[in-house]
Amino acid sequence: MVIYRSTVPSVPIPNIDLFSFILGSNEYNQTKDLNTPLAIEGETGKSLSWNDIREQSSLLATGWTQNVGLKQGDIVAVFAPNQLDHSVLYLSLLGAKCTISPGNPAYTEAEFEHQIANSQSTALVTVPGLLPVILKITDKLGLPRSRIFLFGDKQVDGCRPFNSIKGNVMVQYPLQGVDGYNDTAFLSYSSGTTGLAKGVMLTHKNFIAQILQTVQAEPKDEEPVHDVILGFLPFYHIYGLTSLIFNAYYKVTPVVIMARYDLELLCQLVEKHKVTMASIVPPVAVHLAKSPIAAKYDMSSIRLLGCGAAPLSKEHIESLAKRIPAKLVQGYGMTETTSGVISQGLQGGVAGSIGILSPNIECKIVNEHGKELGDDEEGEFLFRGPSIMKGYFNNDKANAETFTLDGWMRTGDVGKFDTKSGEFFILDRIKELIKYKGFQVAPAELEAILMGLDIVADCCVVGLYDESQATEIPRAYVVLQPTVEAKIRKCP
Ligand code: AYL
Repeated sequence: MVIYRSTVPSVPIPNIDLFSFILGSNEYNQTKDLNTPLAIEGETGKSLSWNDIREQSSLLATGWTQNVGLKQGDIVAVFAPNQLDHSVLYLSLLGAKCTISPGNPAYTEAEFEHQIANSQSTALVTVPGLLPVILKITDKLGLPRSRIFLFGDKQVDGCRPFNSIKGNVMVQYPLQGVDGYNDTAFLSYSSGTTGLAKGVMLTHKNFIAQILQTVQAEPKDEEPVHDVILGFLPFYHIYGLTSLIFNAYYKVTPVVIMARYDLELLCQLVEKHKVTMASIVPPVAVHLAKSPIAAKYDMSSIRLLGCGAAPLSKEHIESLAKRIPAKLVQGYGMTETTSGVISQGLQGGVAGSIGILSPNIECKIVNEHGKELGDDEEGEFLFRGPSIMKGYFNNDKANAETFTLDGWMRTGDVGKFDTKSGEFFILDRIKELIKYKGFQVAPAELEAILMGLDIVADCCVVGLYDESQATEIPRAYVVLQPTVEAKIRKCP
């Protein structure tokens, strides 16, 4: 049996809360200018410095407690496209010792309802544009409008802007009474290996481990680079949350924020802000490589592109390299691992691999009977380590299916450790999950919609890979009710 461990030495993870970890003093915020723009709104150029974020989130943290009455452990749902003060909001809720349940602003009404009800959220933050659908649900669930808050500065339909509830004093850190090793900082939603989206309990420690593991794996002897990161990945999803909000602000690296992905705006912002780094997903890589729009702009400031969330073929890597001569590093992660746990790292890796394990993370590879496999053998990845989730929220059945008795987490992803290159490869997925442009689509959800139609007797939804767009597309196989088939047969 082989247990794989990183070639990078492990790093100790302190037992502290995430708010104090990000805003407490560290090697980065002691050496960088904390009054220059850190969060920059791409479309308007408005910005917040590290000091602004620290002050506003610390005042808002007391406001949540004193002016709203939020208590330690309360769960607050957040549904919004990327905003300038997203980081202020998240940090303030952590400072108030609450748990944040972020969700996709593009959800359908049923998906919003599932997450709000399932997470047992007792407060919610959104944007005015989503209020009509959100209020339909919260009115039904009995969540009062005094507990619904908005980004921006306008009160709408009895819901206050969260900026209006700031307290007068800053919360003191480190926070007292938070157990960073056990308390849930984020309740993110993911389908896992089967069924509908489930609440993934990610502790303060999970995020701190993720940040320290990333820092630990970086080369130490290089000249400091003044990076600027492009932030279009959604801040509700683990990839954007960890790599954009927490990693970047811990290291005081500016992020140019985009509310949503738009290739022309992306290219304009790269040129204007001399962006040096971006985390992307495979369809964006293809778009950048092929679209005539990208060819019109100077993209030469980009030195590093991280690509993950779905596979990227060697052909796509090569065609992107012709247009943007940046280093492209691939990575692999899950919501349940608090983002990347295998990555090619800044040193790069062989084409098509996902790289090497993060420090602190252990991996083993098993066959369909749970038998442990060795080098070059294909099987399911299992992980153990400090950035692996605490478990699914209120879901003993899913936890029993996902964790082995000795604490390994099953992934539903199939891959191998390749001895020739010393790197991991991901080869297949055995779980019921479709990845559409990096986003999770649960086949069970689409099947439930189809089964709700009178004409459908049975159905099955699978993902088919479309090489030209570098993404899977859902395809449904449907058995129609016999009566319907008869009608169809009668059609001329
Ligand atoms: P979730 N290649 C193939 N499949 C991948 C890859 C990859 N590089 N990365 C993720 N997946 C699939 O929760 C895989 O099936 O998180 C995995 O179980 O939305 C599933 O996506 C998880 O989907 C980073 C940081 C990747 C973040 C991420 C993405 C996390 C996506 C690399 O460094």
